[in-house]
Amino acid sequence: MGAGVAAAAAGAVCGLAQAAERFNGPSLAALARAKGVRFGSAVGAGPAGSLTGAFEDPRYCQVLIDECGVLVPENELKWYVLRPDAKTFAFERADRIAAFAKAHDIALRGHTLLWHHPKWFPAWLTAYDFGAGSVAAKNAKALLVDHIDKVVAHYPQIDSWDVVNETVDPKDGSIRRTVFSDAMGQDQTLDVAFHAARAAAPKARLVYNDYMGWEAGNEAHRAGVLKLLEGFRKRGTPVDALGVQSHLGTEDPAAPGSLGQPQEKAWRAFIDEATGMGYDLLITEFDVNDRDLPADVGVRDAATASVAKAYLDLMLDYRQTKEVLAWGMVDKYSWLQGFTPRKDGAPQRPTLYDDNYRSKPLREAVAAAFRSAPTRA
Ligand code: 9MR
Repeated sequence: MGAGVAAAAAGAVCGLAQAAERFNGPSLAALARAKGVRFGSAVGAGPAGSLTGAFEDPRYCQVLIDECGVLVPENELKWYVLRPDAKTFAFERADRIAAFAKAHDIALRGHTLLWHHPKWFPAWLTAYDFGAGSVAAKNAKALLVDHIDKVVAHYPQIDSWDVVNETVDPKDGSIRRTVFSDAMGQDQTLDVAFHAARAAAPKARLVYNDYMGWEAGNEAHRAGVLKLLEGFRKRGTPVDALGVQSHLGTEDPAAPGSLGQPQEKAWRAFIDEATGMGYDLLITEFDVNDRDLPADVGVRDAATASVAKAYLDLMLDYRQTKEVLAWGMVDKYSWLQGFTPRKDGAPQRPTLYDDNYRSKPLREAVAAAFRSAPTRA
């Protein structure tokens, strides 16, 4: 561990404005907690061997300490980071985040035991020879269950797991194919993952996590997710909650590449169906994409805050919404800077804090949504 990392992990941060100077009143964690909700953020340990990730930035870590009741490693529990080969578990990077959370009395949630999408499988897994026929099913199950057993056992403090992530193809709502599903079958693969997670962490909240959104264009994705959730219930698969990622786009239907207009009625119908089946809800990856908004920072910040408030009011109105996670807390570290850069080259402003660690209107929108939310158990 480098000196900078050690300092950050110990919370020995110098030259920082105190929380009280950066936002008024209670932290987001406290505002959420008062309503029975847990608030927190993802944080990444940065590329391997680098000290440039958000987690190595002590000022960033101070924002996490001040605002968060729960942290989730952004990439560090994914197979492509954790599993360099079939035998090895590379826990070090996630362990650093876990140690930081523990040192600051912040809870930890897990993302993800099975990102069931071939794109995110490590090459060795895609090429893995499971054998043929029923032997293949047996071997695939053994590898998947072993992964889940070992990862869950390594982090007994994780009480909320994205067990399966993004297995529904947004194009037609079908379940994606991977080497696991080719060997075991699609429903069987997902069921194996949830049953293994339940056995390894009987008390944890088990979540199916996906990015179907409220914007137009998500119709097939939403329908596919509902079908999947229905199947889980019919088969008795132990799934407690739907993780609604909530990477919001802002409204500008005229802009090319716009994510489309919110469809509030259709969205409520979707959420009603999911909660009607007995699922709890989590907002797992909240941020607001501003790529289609004008350059003016004030205009952008007002627009993202307004979309966020409308969305969070709707979601928090459901007493089933138990956790709200931001997908990063400071703009410069957001995945969106690289994924959907703005055409004018200006940095995106998708998170709650600006690059000088000052809270933004988006932070106030989240705070206001917690303040006006109904209390839940
Ligand atoms: O923010 C994450 C980014 O750093 C990674 O490069 C990327 C691929 O692993 O994943 C991003 O996080 C994704 C999350 O794991 C699942 N939902 C969508 C998120 C944004 O792409």
